[in-house]
Amino acid sequence: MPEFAKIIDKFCFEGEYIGAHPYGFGHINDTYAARFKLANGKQRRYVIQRINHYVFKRPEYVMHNIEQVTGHLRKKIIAADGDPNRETITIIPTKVGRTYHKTTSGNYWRANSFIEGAQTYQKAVNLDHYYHAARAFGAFMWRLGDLPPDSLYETIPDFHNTPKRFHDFIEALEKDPANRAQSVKPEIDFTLSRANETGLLMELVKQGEIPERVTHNDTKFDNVMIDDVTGEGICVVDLDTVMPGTSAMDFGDSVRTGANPAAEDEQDLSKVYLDLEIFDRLAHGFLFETRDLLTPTEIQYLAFGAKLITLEQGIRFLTDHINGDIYYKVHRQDHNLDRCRAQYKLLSDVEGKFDSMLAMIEVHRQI
Ligand code: GN1
Ligand code: MG
Repeated sequence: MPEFAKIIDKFCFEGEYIGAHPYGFGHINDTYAARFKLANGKQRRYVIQRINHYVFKRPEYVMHNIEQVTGHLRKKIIAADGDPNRETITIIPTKVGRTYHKTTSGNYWRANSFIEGAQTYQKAVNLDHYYHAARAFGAFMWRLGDLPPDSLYETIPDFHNTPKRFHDFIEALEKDPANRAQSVKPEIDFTLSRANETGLLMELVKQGEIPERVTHNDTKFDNVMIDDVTGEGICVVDLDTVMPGTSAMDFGDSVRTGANPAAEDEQDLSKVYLDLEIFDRLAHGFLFETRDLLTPTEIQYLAFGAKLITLEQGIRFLTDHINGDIYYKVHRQDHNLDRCRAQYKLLSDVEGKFDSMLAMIEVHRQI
C-alpha cells in the first residue's frame, strides 16, 4: 500500500504513527486500522479508508451525507446525555479542514475515530446481540427521523430501486458479456418468476403510502458495534449509503444478514434458512425504538422488506456474476453465484415463513 504511507500525514491524527493493517469484511472500500502512539505512551487507533470511486461516483457527496448525519446524531446523543464519542463515529478532518483527502492519482481517502471497547460480529454469539443490534438500527432511524431526507444526496442513484435492479439484470442477461448466462439457468428462472414482486414497495412510496426517510441502506448485522461490557449495540457504522430510503429495506437487510445463521456466501445451502427465533429478536429490538416513529403502513411492510431486499441482493449478485464480477470484490471462482444461491435459498425459506413473520411484527408493534 505505497499510497497509504503518504496519506497518513494529511489528517489531524493524534500521536505518532506506528502501523496499520487491513480491517473488516467490506466488499467495496479498502479499510485499514491504524495505530498511533500518544505522548502519554498509550496507543490510539483510527479507521482509514480508501473510498471505492467506481461504486461511489461522487465521494464528496458521500462525505457530505456522513457529515450531516453524524452531526445530527451527535446533537441528539448529547441531548440524551449519551456519549457522542462512542455512539456515533467521528470524522477526522484533514489538516486543511476537509472531510477527505484526494490524492494526485485521484483516490479519495478518509479517516474516522475507532470506537474502543466494542466490536462488530459476523455472527452473533448470543441471541441478545440480535435484539441489541436491531435496537441500534432502530435508534439510528429514530434519531434521524427529523433530518429532512432532501438534505442528503442520493450517492448511488436507485440504490434500493428493486425494479431498476431487475431491469439491470435483464440487460446483463441480454449482453451476457462473460458468457455465463447459459450456466445459471435455474437462478435466472428463479429471478424471472419473482419479477412481479419487485415493484410493490416503490409503488407505495410513489403513491405516498410509505414515506421516504433518512435510512442507512446497508444494515448488515455486522455494521453495529456491540459494547464489550454491556452487550448493547453502541454504534452504527459504515455510513456510506445513508440517504433517502425506506424503513422496510433497512429492517429487511438486518433480517437478511442477521436471521440467517449461515454466511452470506455459504455453499452448503442446507445451512441457509430464516431462524424465526432470531427474527423475533430483531423485530422486537427494531420496533422498540421505532414503533412511535413509523406509520402503520410502514410497520405492515417491514416483513415484506426482508423478502424484497433478499430478492434484490440475489439479483445484484447474479447480475454481477453475469457481468463478470465487476462490482463486488470476489475471493474465489463463482463467488457471486454462491452468494446469489444463498440469497435465493434464504428467500424461499422466508416465503414459507412469511405468515409467522407478520404475526411476530404484530406482537411487537403493540408492546
Ligand atoms: C456491500 O461491502 P459492504 O458490506 O459495505 C453493498 C451492499 C450489499 C453488501 C452485500 C455500496 O456492502 O449494498 O448489501 O455489499 N454496498 C454497496 O454484502 O453496494
Ligand atoms: Mg457498506
